[in-house]
Amino acid sequence: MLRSGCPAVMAVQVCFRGQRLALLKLKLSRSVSHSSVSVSEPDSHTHTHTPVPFSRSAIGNFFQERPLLTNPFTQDALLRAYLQRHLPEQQLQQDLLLFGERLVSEIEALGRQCELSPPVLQHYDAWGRRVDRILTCDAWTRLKHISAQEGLVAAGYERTYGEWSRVYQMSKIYLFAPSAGLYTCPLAMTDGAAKVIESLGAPVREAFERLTTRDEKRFWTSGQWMTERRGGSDVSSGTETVARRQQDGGFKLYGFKWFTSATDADMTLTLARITDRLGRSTAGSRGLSLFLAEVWDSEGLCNGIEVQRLKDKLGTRQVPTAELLLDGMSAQLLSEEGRGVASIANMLTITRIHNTVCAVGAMRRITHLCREYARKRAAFGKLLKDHALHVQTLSRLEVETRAAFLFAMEVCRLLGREENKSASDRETLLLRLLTPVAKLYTAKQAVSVVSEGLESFGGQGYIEDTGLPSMLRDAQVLSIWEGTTNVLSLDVLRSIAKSSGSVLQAFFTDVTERLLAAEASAALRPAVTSLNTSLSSLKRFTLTAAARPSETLELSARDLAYSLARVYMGALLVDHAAWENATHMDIYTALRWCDQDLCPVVSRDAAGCYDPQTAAMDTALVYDGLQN
Ligand code: MFK
Repeated sequence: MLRSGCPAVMAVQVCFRGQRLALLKLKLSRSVSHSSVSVSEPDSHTHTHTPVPFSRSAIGNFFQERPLLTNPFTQDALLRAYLQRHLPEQQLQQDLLLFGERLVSEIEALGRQCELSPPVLQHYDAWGRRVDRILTCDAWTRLKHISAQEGLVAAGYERTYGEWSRVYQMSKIYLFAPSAGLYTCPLAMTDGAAKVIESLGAPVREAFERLTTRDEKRFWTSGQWMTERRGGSDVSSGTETVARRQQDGGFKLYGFKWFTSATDADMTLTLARITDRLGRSTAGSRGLSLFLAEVWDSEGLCNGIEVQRLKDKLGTRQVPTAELLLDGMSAQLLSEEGRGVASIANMLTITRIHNTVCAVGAMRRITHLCREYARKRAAFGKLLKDHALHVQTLSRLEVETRAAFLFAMEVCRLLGREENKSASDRETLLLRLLTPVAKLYTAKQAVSVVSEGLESFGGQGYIEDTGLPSMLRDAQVLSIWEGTTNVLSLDVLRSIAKSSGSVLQAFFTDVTERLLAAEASAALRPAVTSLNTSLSSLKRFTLTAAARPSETLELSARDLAYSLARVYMGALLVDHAAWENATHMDIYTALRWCDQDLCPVVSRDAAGCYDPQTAAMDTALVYDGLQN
């Protein structure tokens, strides 16, 4: 029990007695802390010399060493092993090694500068002329040049490594992302625009060349302006922008784009409804067409656009995100009339894959920083790395990161094979199914892994100038842009329905083959058994699900997507661990991954979560107690 004269109790009393006694509180707390600090610290009451203001001794001698970033390529055991297995070309390894050096010596600082010098909008020039210029910092421009030089988009189209070209390109994006101050955002859209142009065979050769060049002076980035005030997800009914045909065959666009990311782009793809002579247009998806527009004219002025304002966002502060009034923006029709959504879907596939790769990049960066810090930070008499519970937490983050990495790379491999025209029907179906699954699952993982990673720095993880909080802010967008988790879960259902279940057949066959190939490994047996059991339950669920009413099917969509993700990631981990040069760590990762509920859709179904009455119960619970 505390006595009233003890310092802690007196401090509390001071709080209750008000401001006049605040000094007393300060004195008491000083006397408390002096009792525990080193004898070398001066005592202002007894010291014979004049104390030196702000001397080192006044703030103590200990400073925690910060975690250092070293070449992220050489530090990444799984990336290197994966490339060793599939893409061991010396030239490629050398390129990634040098790129890793450049990340540390140059790019990391540029990325940080972008965070600290966010873009600003200049509405008027000094003489009152409306200019609507988006001013970005020098580092942002430099990152554009570096992106071109390093071929961060170009590598996907040069196809130097044939069907593995996307794996090569995305390995660089994966390394680049956590250092690059979100320059990955314009790169994702640029890649997506190039893919749309290539897929449609559209006659816009110069644009395609500029989007895919390594020449920094010619390099263009593209925007993707889809979101309007009525709908970010529901694009088809939310798009109000109209396109008026001009006599020269071009179009003028009128509308309001509510979110446009990286608005400083050179060109953009956007959706609009073509009007007839009477100004009428077709509603819904069938009324939307896809357009290409250059954003700036030769004098740097907007092409029929007013930049209303820049968005004030939780994160991605490096990226200019604007509200735009299109007031006669000149544009060129890119798709067939009324095929806008289907045509821009190619862009969504690419940007969703970029999102996946960047999510894994964020996870990898935080896990590297955490393990580095754990070698330097001591608490309770030993380094964090010697506290078993701390290391268990980091090891769980590592398992998440490795599973996510293999998933991301597999989707990139499938994309590369499709583009190289070497994909089997099964691989094409898998690409369609796994793209939304990978995007939605890795985005959620990234938020959770980065958040847990920050916690391992204690209070420092919450301090801005460590650079750590921005990692969490920037991770949070990954599950929002390019389709939220639920919208993508519904896209998974769309892919199943549209293929009459063929995407699921492809999934089951692929996983079964991977598990069969790993069956010989005794060490992997618990993981393989667990995955086989989950796969069988998943098959049974999907067979019965087809006969359920669509509302109940929708209720299971997110859990189904999670189950597909966990089973597939398990199969990839097992597949990697069964490779002849795999390490014990690969086996351990696969076993740990399979510890969890791999098939939540089955366990939740058994718990009645998708029964007909649950939707009404969910609504009652959510609105319980709401007044009016
Ligand atoms: C680090 C990475 C950085 C990334 C940076 C990005 C920054 C940019 C930020 C943004 O722009 S965020 C905004 C992104 N917006 C979205 O992601 C939209 C989310 N909404 C959807 O995805 C909806 O599902 C969708 C708009 C596609 C639904 O539209 P509809 O019209 O209701 O779809 P519908 O009628 O089912 O399909 C129309 C056609 O598109 C069909 O083809 P067909 O006409 O041939 O039958 C579909 O098959 C096709 N389709 C739809 N989704 C598809 C697809 N095809 C292939 N893949 C898909 N995912």
